[in-house]
Amino acid sequence: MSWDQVWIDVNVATMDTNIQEAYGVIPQAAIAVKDGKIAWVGPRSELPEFDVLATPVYRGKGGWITPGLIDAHTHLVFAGNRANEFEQRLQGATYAEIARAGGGIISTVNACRDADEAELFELGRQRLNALAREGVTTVEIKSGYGLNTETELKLLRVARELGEHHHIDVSTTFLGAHAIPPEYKDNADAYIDLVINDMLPAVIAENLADAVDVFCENIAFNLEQTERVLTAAKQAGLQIKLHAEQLTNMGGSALAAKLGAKSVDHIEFLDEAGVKAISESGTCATLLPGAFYFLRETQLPPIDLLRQYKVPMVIASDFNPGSSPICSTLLMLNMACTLFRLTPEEALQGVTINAAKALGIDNNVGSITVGKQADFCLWDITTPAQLAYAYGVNLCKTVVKNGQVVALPN
Ligand code: DI6
Ligand code: FE
Repeated sequence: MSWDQVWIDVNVATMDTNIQEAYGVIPQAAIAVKDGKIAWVGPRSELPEFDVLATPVYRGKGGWITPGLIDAHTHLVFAGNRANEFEQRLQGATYAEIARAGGGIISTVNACRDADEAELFELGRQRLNALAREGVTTVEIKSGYGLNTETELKLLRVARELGEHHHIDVSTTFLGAHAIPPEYKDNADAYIDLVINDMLPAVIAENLADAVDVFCENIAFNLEQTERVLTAAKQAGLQIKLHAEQLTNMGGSALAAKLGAKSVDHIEFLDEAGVKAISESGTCATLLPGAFYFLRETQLPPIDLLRQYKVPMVIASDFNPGSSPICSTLLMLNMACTLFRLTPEEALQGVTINAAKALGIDNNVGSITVGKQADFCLWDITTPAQLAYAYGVNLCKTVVKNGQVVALPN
């Protein structure tokens, strides 16, 4: 066989659901890469003969290979920080109170309107580097801190540029309907008109977004406004997803399901009817333990119902300056288990194959499967559960992206 690269002396958690073992494990395995794709994976003893003199062979020293991690929900392009609001919350103010008083998302909007593209790019680059060091190879980035056409486009352009300049692949989401901007304070419907008639066409004209999202909540947009935005996005051929049932049960998830959303995100307040609705539409449930933790939420997402209805569970960082200022996908694995009682296997599915489903890219990434992009990580661990169990010492030794060994940023 003629390959570009072969990996041996490894165990592989393929996360391929066609392999019956937990984690899709192939012990004592080998992987061959050709033209940036997985060309062969299986037991080392069955590895076909290849030209050992002409092919680079990497030895994993008995470590584990997993797919590159995917963080399917972040807001990582933003300026400023909200440490002051953190202090206010420690004094007893709630997240919703701060938002109603003109802080919250709006304070980050002000910082982003003032920031130029170069500054936002550099902040985003540093954050992608932090994720890259822990084995992340694909990240979704939302806009939503502009709330006017100019700044929403600026944030999406920065997100696209980050994807072009970094080895991490970036999937972009237009979240113009994230909050009601001060200019439209008592006229959310008119702001939704702007989102649909002005922002969305401009976003589409520059091909800046892969998906469209809305914050459906009593401090943001109601069901009717949400439906208008998602319907317009769908008609334009974009994927749709929704921030739903984070603080209250508004029925956003059922609406998103009806419209064919890829995912509904947060969903602490989702009820059984909502779970049933998303299971029937094949919509993923994106759980965000960082926001649950940082807001000291007590209402748990309906994990048992999601299991019962076989809804694919996604785990993401929701990295943002207000509700989850935690730039770590790996820490989310631990939190998904400790806070939401997911199994380590479910948590890892949530940042690999299920995250890929939520982004609509599971035909290409998310598992170590022949024909998919060769995006994978070598970990210095003895069992895959270690990825969720421990945190703090980086056990990610090597990252391969598109079949190339990546020099990890310092
Ligand atoms: N829900 C969230 O948790 C983030 N956005 C959203 O719709 C928070 C955004 C922020 O507080 O800056
Ligand atoms: Fe979010």
